[in-house]
Amino acid sequence: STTDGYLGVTQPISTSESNEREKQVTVTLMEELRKQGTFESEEEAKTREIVLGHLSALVKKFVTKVGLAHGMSETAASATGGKIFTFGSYRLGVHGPGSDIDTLCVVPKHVSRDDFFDVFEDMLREQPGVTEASGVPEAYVPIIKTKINGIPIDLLMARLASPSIADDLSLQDDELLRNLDDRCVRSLNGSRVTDEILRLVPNVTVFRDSLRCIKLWAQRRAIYSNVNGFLGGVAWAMLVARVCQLYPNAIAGAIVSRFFIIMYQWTWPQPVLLKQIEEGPLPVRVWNPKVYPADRAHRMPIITPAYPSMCATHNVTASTQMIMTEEFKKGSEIVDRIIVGSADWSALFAKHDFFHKYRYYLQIIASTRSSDLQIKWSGTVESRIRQLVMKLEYVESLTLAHPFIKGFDQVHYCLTPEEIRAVAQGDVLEAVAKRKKEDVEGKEGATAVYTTSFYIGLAIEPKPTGSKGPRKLDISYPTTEFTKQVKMWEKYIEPEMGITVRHIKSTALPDYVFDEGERQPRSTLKRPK
Ligand code: 3AT
Ligand code: MN
Ligand code: MN
Repeated sequence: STTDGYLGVTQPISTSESNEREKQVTVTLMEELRKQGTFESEEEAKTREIVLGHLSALVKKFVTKVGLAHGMSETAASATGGKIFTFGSYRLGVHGPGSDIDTLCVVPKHVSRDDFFDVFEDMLREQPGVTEASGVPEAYVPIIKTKINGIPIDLLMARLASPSIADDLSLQDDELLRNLDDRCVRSLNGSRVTDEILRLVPNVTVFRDSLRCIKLWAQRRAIYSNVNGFLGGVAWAMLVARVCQLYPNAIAGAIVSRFFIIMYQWTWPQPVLLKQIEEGPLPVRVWNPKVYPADRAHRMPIITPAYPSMCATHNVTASTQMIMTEEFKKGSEIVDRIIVGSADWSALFAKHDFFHKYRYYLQIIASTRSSDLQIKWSGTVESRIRQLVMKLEYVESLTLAHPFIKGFDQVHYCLTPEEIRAVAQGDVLEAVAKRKKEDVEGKEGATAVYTTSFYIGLAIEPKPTGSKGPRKLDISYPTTEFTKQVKMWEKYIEPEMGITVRHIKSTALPDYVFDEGERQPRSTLKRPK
């Protein structure tokens, strides 16, 4: 704790200042991050500030309006305040061009959640510069997604048990959470966690620069995704924050170089903590592996610092842990070479080789006939892929099931039931592949088929020496179980939503998974222009 002169749950490893070489590589790191386009322009930064100013004023206006409707006087109503807080990458200072601004609107007790989704959403829509505003009040964390002056914004709302919201309100006090609705507690969580992370790092600028590097690296290596069993933004931020605590006087180049080796050697499931876990005023669970078996099952626990502390890496499986460990090792080797001058930072940001790495892949195709439905269905399928990975991990002779971090969306225009069926099963005939929307418009049987395809790389144990014939690999149980389970989704509609799981050889991977020129020459030639 701070009282002992350091931040974190242990003493630092080293309090020395960085050396000359570390200063040099920090300069070249920042150059490379700029070159890679991770920073927004000054103009975009200004737009964000203007937008946040408008939003802040609008929230106050909204709170006043609701107050007036409750019979308050003009003076009394406008004195009830209202305040916005940002969280996510913008608050951490690591957002890129095009990132959203995650914003929490804190309102006094006379303003209800319904007011937020009725009154405020309408006010928002009437604002000049607002091009989108769609609320999802029934979500686990209710949200309004909007776009102001071209900047995407996620808006959450928390109603405090207080008659007014002061301009200098801080969300740090755990007592604020007392007597709040669960949805408000969850909405406050993002802000409270980011604020706490920033409070717990010795040098915010060093932390930001280092995190920007690690985020880019994790995205390029395809290990940035909470839903697929890797780590999301908050977890990466906490890992970098912990390394910053261990080297309080080091600069970004040094932090990054220590990051990889420390994470490679971390003795999981020992948790990564930024401070000791605290109890608090709510009747809610706080992460505790001694008490809860589910928490004991976490393989790489990284624990959020704000009460109620939770594990941000619940989704990690044996496979994704192995993959990340391998990437930490590779990262540490590259950074060693950068330090001695035999490699550049660009080597750290090299694209992953997921679609070159395995001989066999599982292809999971979610399909529907409308784009709205497709978003929900493919999201549901994606959220269950982790379950499939865990079942595959039990298959004998499968050493690893490697999920890719994103699905590939496509639309095909079909004319016959056979064509529709083939597309849903991943067999897209050349004639169908080439067809455009206008080619089918007005024709009998014309149907748009939306598909999202997910991939899992399969690492198969080498055959024991001397054995003959191909190694048997039976994945029918996990795939059948998976199909059954996604169909148990409460909003599943039998003929409308398709799900196909099949294994394919690497040579059968579709062209769309590769960048231009990435595929072997043989198939590049085949590709229609
Ligand atoms: P970007 O720069 O925006 O890509 P980010 O770290 O800000 O990176 P997000 O905006 O997706 O990423 O998420 C910001 C935080 O919002 C992270 C998490 O606390 C919360 N969050 C994200 N997605 C959800 C969700 N579906 N439900 C609830 N909270 C979410
Ligand atoms: Mn964001
Ligand atoms: Mn967001």
